[in-house]
Amino acid sequence: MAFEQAWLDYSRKLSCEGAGKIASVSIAIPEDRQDDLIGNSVTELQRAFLGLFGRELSVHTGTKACDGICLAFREGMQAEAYHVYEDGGKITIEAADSSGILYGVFALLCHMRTGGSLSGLELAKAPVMPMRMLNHWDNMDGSIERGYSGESFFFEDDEILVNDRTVTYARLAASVGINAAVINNVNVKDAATWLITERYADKVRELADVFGGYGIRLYLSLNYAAPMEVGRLNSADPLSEEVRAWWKKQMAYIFQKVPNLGGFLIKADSEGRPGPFTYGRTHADGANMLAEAALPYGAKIIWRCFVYNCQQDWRDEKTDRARSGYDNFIGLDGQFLDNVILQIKNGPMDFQVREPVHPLFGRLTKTNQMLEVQIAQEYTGQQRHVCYLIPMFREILAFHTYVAKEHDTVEDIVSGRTFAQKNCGMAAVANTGNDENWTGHDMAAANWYGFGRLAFEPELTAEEIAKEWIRLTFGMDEEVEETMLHILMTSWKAYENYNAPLGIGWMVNPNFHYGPSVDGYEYSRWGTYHRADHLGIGVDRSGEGTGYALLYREPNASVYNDKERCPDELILFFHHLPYTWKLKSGKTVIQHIYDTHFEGVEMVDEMVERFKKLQDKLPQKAYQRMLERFLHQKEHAREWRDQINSYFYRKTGIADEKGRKIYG
Ligand code: GCV
Repeated sequence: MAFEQAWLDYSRKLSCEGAGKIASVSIAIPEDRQDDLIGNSVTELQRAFLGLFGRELSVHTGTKACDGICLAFREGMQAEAYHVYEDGGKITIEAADSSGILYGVFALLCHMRTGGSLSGLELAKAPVMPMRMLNHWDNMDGSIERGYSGESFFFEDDEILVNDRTVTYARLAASVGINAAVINNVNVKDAATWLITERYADKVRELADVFGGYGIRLYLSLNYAAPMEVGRLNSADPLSEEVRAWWKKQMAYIFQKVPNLGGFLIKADSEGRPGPFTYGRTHADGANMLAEAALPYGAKIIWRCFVYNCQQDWRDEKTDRARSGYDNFIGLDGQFLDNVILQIKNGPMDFQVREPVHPLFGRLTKTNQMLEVQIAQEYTGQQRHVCYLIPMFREILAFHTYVAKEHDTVEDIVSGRTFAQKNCGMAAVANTGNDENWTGHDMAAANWYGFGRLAFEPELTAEEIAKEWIRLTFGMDEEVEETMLHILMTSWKAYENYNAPLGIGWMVNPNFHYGPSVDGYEYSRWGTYHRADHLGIGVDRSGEGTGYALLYREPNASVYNDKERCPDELILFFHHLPYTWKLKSGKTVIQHIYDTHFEGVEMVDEMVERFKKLQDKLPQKAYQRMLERFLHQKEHAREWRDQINSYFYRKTGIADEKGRKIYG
């Protein structure tokens, strides 16, 4: 198995009904519209047929020779949509543009490789999210912030890399419908500040062109203070004429060098990064300044809402980090230019295993919005524990905000349905690195695969996506599929079970965000507290506490505000409760903590036992690599269980009803 090809490994031979007759590709597309995407579509078909069937496909231009696979444009279809069908043994892939053709090619190959036949074939899809983006947190020295699968393949020693791996990356991303990627960390420092200058422009162009050939727009993260660091101005005030002129000049330069650059992602006034607050200006002032400068080039400014006070005093019970994104941005609704998109993390804190949906969704009504999720698993096991996140993302997308009578879910908002917006979509903090298998844990690739598939077709279930990924990656073996599916589909729940309980989050080692440390964040400056004492635990975010629960629209606000109605899985996020509080499940808080922590470990044990049975069915290298991680997860889940259970047993003195071993 060629691990660097991940789910696009075509070396496993395939038998597919109807494929035997296909011997050619015809490009029935006017020559002046044949671009790199069309060329890459043809190459992908050739590569696949050679690998899967050992057959060289011949290539023809024009309609006459169309007896195998025919690529054709059809006006009137939605941008990036495809229609693939069989007629008389001939397969037609049609689309309004070349991205649609490429997606049609990948859809056809996926269909064939997951057990579909070609006779009577009919596949038609249009992407639901306009923007389907990966955010890489890669630094130019080659390190990756919160990267758990090796070093960067975009950067090394302050240089940009463009090589075979770049092409494979683009193929993998395009095959699941990704159409935008930010290559550098949102914490823009050092050399990365200079990515928009002559130092890197030629190489940025080279990379943008490779991406462009796969329908992916290259984006860069910007340093808000670039006018000072690069331009040597003495301010980055968004209302200063000098600063505005500098950005205009710099944008003119970079877009003349890299015309197909998609735009920029900005983290401002957050965790020590510069921003408009320094000058008493708002985030709308900052974003609009950049948007105005980028507008002539059709570029977008993606502005993050992850803004909070990271110098909090833990004694301060009034300030609530969960409120900060909302409080900083709600007053600016309607003030942003149309080429600005606010990028909002899925929850109000920071990618914990369970959080409520960010309250800006459903409250912002006049602003372009994008949902930011994280597949890097920073707080969900760092690609050492299996944690398939697509079920979580589906729940977030399905959340009713009640912003409108219909089309009120997060999916509706970020797909543009609710407010008829085009500049919107979904972004994921990426989980890739230069490890041979891209994602460290082989099974973490399901999150990369799944994110793209979900953003393209959110109606797919998490199971459907997982099955597709398993079949493409490991072939069509029933036992492999059943086992892998079981592991993936139970993994989020298992992780949640042995992690921090009932939505409270953060009981993690503060330096690495890995491993249990119940009080690790309790007396810190990060606004991340559980407030446990010997009587109770949880943060009072009701109307009588920080008021966070009331930021939602009704009926969500009333439900979250009321301890009796708040869902169990989030109850400690919203309420401070005695350990003896009876949950809706009928269990007390303390018994729930004990039970879930024992159950979480049992779930992992079962995963590992089932996985071991696949020893003879998986490529040995992959099996060993996964086994090593599973064995670690098994031990580490116990560490989580025992530390959390002991902590609460010691605090409360309440014994486990079932008398299991808890260390006193
Ligand atoms: C890129 C968390 C992470 C940081 C990350 C930040 C962000 O705080 O720990 O590493 O910085 O989120 O999303 O900007």
